[in-house]
Amino acid sequence: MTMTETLVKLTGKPLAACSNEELYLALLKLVNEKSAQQIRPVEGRKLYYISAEFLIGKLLSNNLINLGLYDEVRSALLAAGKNLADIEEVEPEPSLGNGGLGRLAACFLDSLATLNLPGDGIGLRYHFGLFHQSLADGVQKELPDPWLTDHSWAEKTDFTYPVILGGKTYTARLYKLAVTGYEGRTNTLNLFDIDTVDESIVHDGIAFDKTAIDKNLTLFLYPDDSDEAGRQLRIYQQYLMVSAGAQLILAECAARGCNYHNLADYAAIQINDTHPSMVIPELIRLLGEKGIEFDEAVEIVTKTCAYTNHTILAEALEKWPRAYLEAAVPQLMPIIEKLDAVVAKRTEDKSLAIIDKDGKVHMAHMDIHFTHSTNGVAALHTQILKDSELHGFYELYPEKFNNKTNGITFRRWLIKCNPLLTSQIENLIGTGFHKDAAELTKLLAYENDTPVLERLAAIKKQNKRELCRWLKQEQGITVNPGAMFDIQSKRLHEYKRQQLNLLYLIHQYFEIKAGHLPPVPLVSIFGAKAAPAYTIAKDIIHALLTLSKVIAADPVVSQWLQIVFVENYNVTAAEKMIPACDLSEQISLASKEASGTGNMKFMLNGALTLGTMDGANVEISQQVGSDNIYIFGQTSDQVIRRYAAGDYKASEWYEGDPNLHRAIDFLTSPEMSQVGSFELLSRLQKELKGKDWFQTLPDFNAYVVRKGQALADYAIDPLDWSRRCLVNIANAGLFSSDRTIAEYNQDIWHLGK
Ligand code: 26Q
Repeated sequence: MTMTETLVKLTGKPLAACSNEELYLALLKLVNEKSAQQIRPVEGRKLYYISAEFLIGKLLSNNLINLGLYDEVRSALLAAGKNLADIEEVEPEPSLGNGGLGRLAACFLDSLATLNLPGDGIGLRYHFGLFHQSLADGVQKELPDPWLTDHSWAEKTDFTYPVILGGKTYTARLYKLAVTGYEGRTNTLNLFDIDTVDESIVHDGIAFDKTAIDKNLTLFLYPDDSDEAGRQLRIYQQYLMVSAGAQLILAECAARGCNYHNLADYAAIQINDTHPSMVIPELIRLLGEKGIEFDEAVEIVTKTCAYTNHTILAEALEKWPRAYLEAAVPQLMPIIEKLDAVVAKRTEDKSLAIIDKDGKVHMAHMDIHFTHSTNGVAALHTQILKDSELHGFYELYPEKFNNKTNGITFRRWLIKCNPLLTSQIENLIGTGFHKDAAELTKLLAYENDTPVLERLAAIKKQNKRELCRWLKQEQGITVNPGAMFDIQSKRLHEYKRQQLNLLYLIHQYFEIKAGHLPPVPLVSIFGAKAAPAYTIAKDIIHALLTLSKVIAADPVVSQWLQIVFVENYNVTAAEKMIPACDLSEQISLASKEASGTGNMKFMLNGALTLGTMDGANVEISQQVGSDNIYIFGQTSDQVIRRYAAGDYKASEWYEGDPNLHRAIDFLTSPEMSQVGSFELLSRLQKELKGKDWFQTLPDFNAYVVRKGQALADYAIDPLDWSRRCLVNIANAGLFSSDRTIAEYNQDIWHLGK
């Protein structure tokens, strides 16, 4: 049967007569049928990747590519006058993650299936996912994001599991979503939900009654935790996920012949940050119900589980007051106490205890003691964990610590999002890089090939035009594709330092006004959501939106500078923005960004990085060499020393640098406060002058200088810029998540027989 015939059979009418919605549903069916044929039996060890987030993005095109159907489908549709891109618009993006950690989980699922490894995900089916961001009136507003429709990739099953929350039993229902591998196998993303959730209780943006668990349990991803009911709800969510997940794992293993004593021969469980940490006591509890003694259960669980740390920020490490756990999961508390007693026998160091003197339960501590592996997500990050943040644990268990530098799937972040660049690379070096990313180094043969470099520049220009078209369509904004496109897109957090970029833009505003014109017009593009209760992060968004208007209203400055804030940044927006970027902003305070993965996506798509020596930027810089990246700012050692000394005073930097002084003062100038809110702008100003916890000011000058150099290089020698982009693409192979997953498998999981 031809593809046209197959699709006609699915739609029941000629393709030309179908709506995009009808075609979307037909393609969904087609993909589900094809992917079902690639389900393979599992032998030996199977991975369960438990994560509160799976930021999978739209699935239609990705699945068509992975199943090898993309070209055939596109041609069949074209013949009927239909465009696959339009059909893709019909698909809502599942917003099941905040950012890096959730997207990493999605890339890992893709690589597992592509490498033919048995590995399923376990997570939650949030009805509204993360909020939808609106930027009307210069401020972020949060709205529900109703991504679930009648026809979704996640299929309802009849599998249910009892879960006890606050002493009451609820029923978790399993939904299954097929994860297709590129020329590989099909695995499963298991998402849990409860039937009684009631979407109608959400009102006034994303507010809802936090006490009615049966109605609200899976409404949102990480609901606001600024009050007690919110934090309780988060524990309930986590426990729903791990309890149902653990029951699923035990049932699947038993069905394959496991007698529970040998669980580690059947299952490997990866704990993605501390959000699923309760799986440890929960498994011990469930093994106890199967008749296994506590000591043996501890041993089994330790052999089965491994833990990934994604942060050194103390405030992001989960510590739950004992009273919360006692109320939410009383059945786990005696087990956690017994585990704490085991720790007390292993070490006298009280800082390594699970339950501290204030009665707080440290989830990461439980993970390190009772799993066999703790990994960081980039070389520098793992080193900092060993040297400082987790040093005591490293001394106790040096053999458990290892590094797994993050990666991204090239199928989505090159083949899908950048078809022009992909076909150019294929013309030069063939298609081997689809599955063997290291083959990209073959591109280095073209480093001095002018027509190739010109073609690369032309592709970038084309992608920039496409981004302009999309910005016009989505937000009504007009952007000059001839400008340099500088992009900072990631969650809004003070440590990521969008405020440093803000200060630079104010500085440039003054410079241009003074007649010091830049070598090329600059468009600074931001995409970022702030946590609903994170005041300063929201103030930074407000300041950027306000400055954007001030600049746009200035007839001279607007010729040279434009700020674009992309509303509701998500995977779909990232796929448009990243291929169009010239300069990638990776400017976190050194030591604070565990890895970053956006940095890898930009590099792969031929952008140069402007960054600090933080996270995986360090490894990117090693790969490309110092001439092909713009590094600036304090090193992590300097930062860590400054924190230890406790002698950082923002006010001294503010007083000591006239450019900084001018830029910070401008926040509350008449120009800014006429357009924006004086209250919000002055709150940010006070924070920067008086506190600046993430040391923006000491890096300001170096940032201005380095960025100025990047602009000049771009303007003066476009061909050499293009050559350096090619060097970046050619050296991006290390950052394929296929490499990352192969390392996890070799060192930690040992999947299959
Ligand atoms: C914790 C407690 C209470 C409420 C929320 C949370 C919470 C929620 C989400 C803590 C952390 C997250 C997400 C973290 C995250 O995305 N980390 C990023 O992980 C990436 C993948 O490893 C890294 O590349 C980034 O450097 C890291 O910031």
